[in-house]
Amino acid sequence: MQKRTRMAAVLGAAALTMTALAHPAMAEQATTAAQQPASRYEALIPAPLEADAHQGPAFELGPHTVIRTQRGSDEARQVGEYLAEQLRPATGYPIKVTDRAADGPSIALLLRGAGTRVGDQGYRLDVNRNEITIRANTGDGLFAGVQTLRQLLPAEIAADSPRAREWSVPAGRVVDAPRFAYRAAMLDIARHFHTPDEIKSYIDQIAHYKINYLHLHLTDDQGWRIEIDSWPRLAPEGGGEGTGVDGVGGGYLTKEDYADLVAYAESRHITIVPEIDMPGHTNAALSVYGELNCDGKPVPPRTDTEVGYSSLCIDLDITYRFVEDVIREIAELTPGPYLHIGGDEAHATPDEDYRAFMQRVLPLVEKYGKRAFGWTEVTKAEPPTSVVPQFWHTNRENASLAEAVARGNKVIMSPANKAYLDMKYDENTQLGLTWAGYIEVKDAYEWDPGSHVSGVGEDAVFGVEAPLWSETLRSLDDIEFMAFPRLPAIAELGWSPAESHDWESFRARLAEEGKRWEAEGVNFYRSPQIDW
Ligand code: IFG
Repeated sequence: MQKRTRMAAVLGAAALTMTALAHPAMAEQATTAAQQPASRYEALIPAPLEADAHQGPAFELGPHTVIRTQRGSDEARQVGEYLAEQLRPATGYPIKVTDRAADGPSIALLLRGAGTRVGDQGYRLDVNRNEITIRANTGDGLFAGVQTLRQLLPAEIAADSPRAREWSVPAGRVVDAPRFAYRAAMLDIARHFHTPDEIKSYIDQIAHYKINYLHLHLTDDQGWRIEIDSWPRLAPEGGGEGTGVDGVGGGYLTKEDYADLVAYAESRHITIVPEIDMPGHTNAALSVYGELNCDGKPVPPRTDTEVGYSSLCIDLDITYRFVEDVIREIAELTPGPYLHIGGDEAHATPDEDYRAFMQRVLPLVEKYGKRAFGWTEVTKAEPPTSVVPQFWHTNRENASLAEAVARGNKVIMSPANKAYLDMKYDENTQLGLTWAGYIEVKDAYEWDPGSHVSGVGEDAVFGVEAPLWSETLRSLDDIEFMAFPRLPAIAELGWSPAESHDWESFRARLAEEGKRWEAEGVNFYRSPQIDW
């Protein structure tokens, strides 16, 4: 985890104060004191199903604390090792991990006794003075419980060097399970290539909010960012030096890089969903392999931010050999069940051709053992009900999407005017775009995935996603600035019960979370809507 100086945080706060003074309304907003959460059990993000602080002494994490995992379970042990890694830096304690009986104060991670109510992603967490116990039915559930435990500790637990202080976990109990099974972040590494280390850092951060999928946007007009053996010039030329927006986003993932990212994400209980965008957003491929173009000539590379001008050549057989080669190689590299084939903004592909293309290509995803995702437009091809459209528009009705839902398709909700983390917060935000409007924290929080689009009810929602497009991003700092604090808002909409949805509670809990981000050195945006 990259450490940022507290000075940057202080300067950030000072800048906010100056801005607040310049805009009385904001000054007034900044002074509305949100009620502090009464206990750490009421400060959790995402809000759990049930959480109660108990009277009685806290559990004191100390130099002899041991993590005891379910005997004989490798997946419980992996979660135990992860938890130890989270606790050692700030406490300086050894924090041994064992699956043997342990005397003395322990943190137990067990795969029995959780009950069916918590399902396969939930957990039970019990804290008393002698023991912390997390029970779940799977390693995913234990991992979710560990994120909650981390938030029940003082914020400084997030520091990466020892802090001399007490490390108490107040007594209490949490019973928890998610509202939607698919809760994702998306990172666009096509417009600007983000290195494996930057992606791993983002994985570490989104895992803290029980996000369980990372959608990687691997290809677009400005860059092709994944090595394909059967088309060997794609990545080196389509993703090389000088590619990307403004020509400064060059780079690509080798197959080893991708496999390493998949494994790293898995260790944070996150599954990678790769996206190869087609038939539009394909200028990078069309600029490298002339034979993919209808006239056989390569098109010039593009480093601007226009969209909708490119298309694979629908009538050429080579197009379908290309698509099948790419889908096969990506599917072989991806243990996860999903493969996203894009399909958005194909303005250079006539509707008839688009439908013909999708009807030839969607079965290829299935052929190689994956379930296809596609942006909303994929519903124009009346895809099989196994295909999951991802809603991204700013309006709240879409006829072909509602018809797909009526046929049985499930939908990923990521409306651009609520969930697109590349939108500016307000007119002062340097980074980001404005086409879907400004998105302050409250805008990202105040909507309901289960009733946002007409014809897409709660049981048609496959899950939620927070896309972060990288036209204007250049670094991990930029990713963090745009993602925090809005990603936790989308994570809460994906995990927490709809009836727990409450802006005043969320903004008070974010203020607490801000202390953790300061301790960790996260470059978050100090929204004037929150009393940091
Ligand atoms: N829309 C485009 C993206 C990106 C985005 C930036 C989708 C599905 C605008 N398509 O969002 O490629 O450019 O906000």
